[in-house]
Amino acid sequence: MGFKLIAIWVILALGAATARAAPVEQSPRPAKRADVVLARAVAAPGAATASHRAPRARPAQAEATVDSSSRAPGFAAWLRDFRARALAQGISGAVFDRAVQGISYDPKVIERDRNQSEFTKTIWDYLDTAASDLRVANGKKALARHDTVLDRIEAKYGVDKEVVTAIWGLESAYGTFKGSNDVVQSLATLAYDARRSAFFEEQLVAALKILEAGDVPPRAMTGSWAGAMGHTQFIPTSFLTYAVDLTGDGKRDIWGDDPTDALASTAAYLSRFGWTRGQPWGVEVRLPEGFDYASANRENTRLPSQWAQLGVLGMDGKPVADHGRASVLLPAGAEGAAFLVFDNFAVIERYNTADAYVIGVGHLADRIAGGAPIQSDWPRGDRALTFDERQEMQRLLTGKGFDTKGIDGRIGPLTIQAVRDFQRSVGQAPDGYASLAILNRLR
Ligand SMILES: [Ca+2]
Repeated sequence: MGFKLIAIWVILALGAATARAAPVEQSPRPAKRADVVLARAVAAPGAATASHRAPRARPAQAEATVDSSSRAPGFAAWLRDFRARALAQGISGAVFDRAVQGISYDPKVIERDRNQSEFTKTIWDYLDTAASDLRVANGKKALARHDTVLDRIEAKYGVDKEVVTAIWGLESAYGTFKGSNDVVQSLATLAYDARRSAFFEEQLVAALKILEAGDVPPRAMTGSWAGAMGHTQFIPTSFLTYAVDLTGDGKRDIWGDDPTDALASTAAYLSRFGWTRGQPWGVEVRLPEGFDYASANRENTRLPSQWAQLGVLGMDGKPVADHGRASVLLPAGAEGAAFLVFDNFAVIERYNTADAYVIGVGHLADRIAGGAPIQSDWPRGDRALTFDERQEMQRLLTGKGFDTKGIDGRIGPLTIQAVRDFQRSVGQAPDGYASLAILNRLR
């Protein structure tokens, strides 16, 4: 999908403890189970539509305005070529030239992009931050302060206001950290960089279309190093598709102090992907003795009352209410918290597919609404596997006949399934948790 939004700091790539369908593995910043990648990823699946290189053109106007860094001697030439491609997609020359005036290749952006997968966190460390007492308290204050507009948004889009507030809290700490990078400069730098240039060039063209539409002047279009913008960190393509002007001034302003348009845009986005008002994202549950861990699979959905017949109950010991069909999710395997997750879980995944992010949003929303902290313990003695260790695990699994269909260091559904199969072969509960203990067992 080309509509994914981007968080400012954090992306986690925490995969499901349960096997899941293809979207996670397809994600360019795929779910990595039991770890969280800070400084977030960018690309959305399918977003990297190839943009075909146009023949070289040399419009003189752009040339003088570009400061080409010595570290990227080709940047100015690339920008001249790109100008022709942008104009071919409907950007006017005047808007283009104003947008790129004074920009330069930004090595700090490339540094962030290259280093982002180095930082990993476990889900419990992530959740400690995502739903910290401070973030919960600030969320309650933010909700109270903007109660009127959030009520209006909830009524108009049918998205629970606590969820919108929680996304705001995770994406920008309620508007405190929206990112101050020049979006045109960041995206041009990333598009020039060879690694994911098609995706970023598409974003850059979308950013120019926003300027063309007049929602914001060029230098006020700020965001994260990867081009995620405003209170809830929309990437430009998502902005073009989903951003709304709720204030009625003719501008979709997601950057300014007033969060109204940004929060409405977020609700519009969730609404578009099928949010069900009043349905939980998930509910913490306790599992019975002898629970069949293989049934903790996103593909395996039942009504909570049916799960209750199997002994899966709320933390109060009572059946979870029948909000809709749900699957059991074990983000840290059998030793961690378990959740029944509903269709709304998949809607939050449209913002970010990482389980840690989705649980972080959902749980923060619950806490802002006055709900209890997660009650179960996490395996806090575990640490996140490094990228090399994840690759090593995949190599060892594949070598023992549990084919992970690739050694990419990403713990997606195929690797989780291989872990389950290995666990079964050695008489362990097949919870699919790709832990250090499993790696040691494989060694
Ligand atoms: Ca507006």
